[in-house]
Amino acid sequence: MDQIRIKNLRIFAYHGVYEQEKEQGQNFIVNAVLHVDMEKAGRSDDIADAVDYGAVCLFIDEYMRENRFDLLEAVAEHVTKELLFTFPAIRLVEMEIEKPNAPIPLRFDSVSVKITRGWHKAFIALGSNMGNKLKYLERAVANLQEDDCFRNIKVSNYMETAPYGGVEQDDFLNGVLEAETLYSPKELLRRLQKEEKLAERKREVRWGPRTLDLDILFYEDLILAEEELTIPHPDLKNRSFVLEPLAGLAPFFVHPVYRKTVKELLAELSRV
Ligand code: A4P
Ligand code: MG
Repeated sequence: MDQIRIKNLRIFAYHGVYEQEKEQGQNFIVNAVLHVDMEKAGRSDDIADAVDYGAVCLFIDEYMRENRFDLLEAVAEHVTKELLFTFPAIRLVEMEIEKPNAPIPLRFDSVSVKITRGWHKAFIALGSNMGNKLKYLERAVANLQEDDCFRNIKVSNYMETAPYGGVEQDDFLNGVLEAETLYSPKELLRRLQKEEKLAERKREVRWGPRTLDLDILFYEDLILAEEELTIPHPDLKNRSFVLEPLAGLAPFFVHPVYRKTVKELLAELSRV
């Protein structure tokens, strides 16, 4: 993606673990890469279509001067998140913050931390087959909508589906949610598990009845295979209760492992 690059922005601020750093302050140097789609601004030559890099520099300067953190990691995390909230056209930020005068009794040029944070497209399967199913799904969606770390949330239609997987149980209400999120995949999993807990979800029978099940289907085109988290969801291609609502939202999204669109996967499943 197109980039705006800010090199060696100098800021005097008061971050540090030591009292002396908090009182006397010191210089910080910021290097940032902002991922922005610039085609429209390039065509129109109108500042209203662009991310104003002057405003971005002033924002970083003000935020770093007016807030105090012990750790450089925390400075970077917070200033980057605030940038992403304040300038919605920025999709991703690579942020490096240097401390050339860090209190280390040795000769060195500088120390720095560098992080990358941004908005990532994710698809989440919603399911419930206990109690007031619609209410559980709607409450979860409303809570995610309230969370700043999600934006542009879209929800498919909900559908009643027969239980899949061999456990005899009540019918499910299923749907899919699409969003952009600032959470990393693991953070997203924890955030969704928190939501399941709020729905008094108990983990008893594998594939058994549940008030709320929130599974990550896709996270961009990431492929991840760990015990705690597998993305794309490994059983997605066998589940019409996932593929159907997904096809309503994103029929041309390409499954990064099978290299097939959601629409193609759904057509294949309908054929068996
Ligand atoms: N985990 C690994 N990958 C993921 C991922 N992509 N998203 C781990 C979310 N979690 C993931 O999940 C068990 C563990 O999977 C988590 O701790 C997480 O670290 P769980 O929700 O605690 O347990 P579970 O629900 O018994 O397993 P799972 O895999 O979520 O069940 P499924 O596969 O979702 O099956 N029939 C219909 N019609 N509709 C349904 O919605 N759902 C199930 C549940 C069965 N039959 C159904 C439906
Ligand atoms: Mg689950």
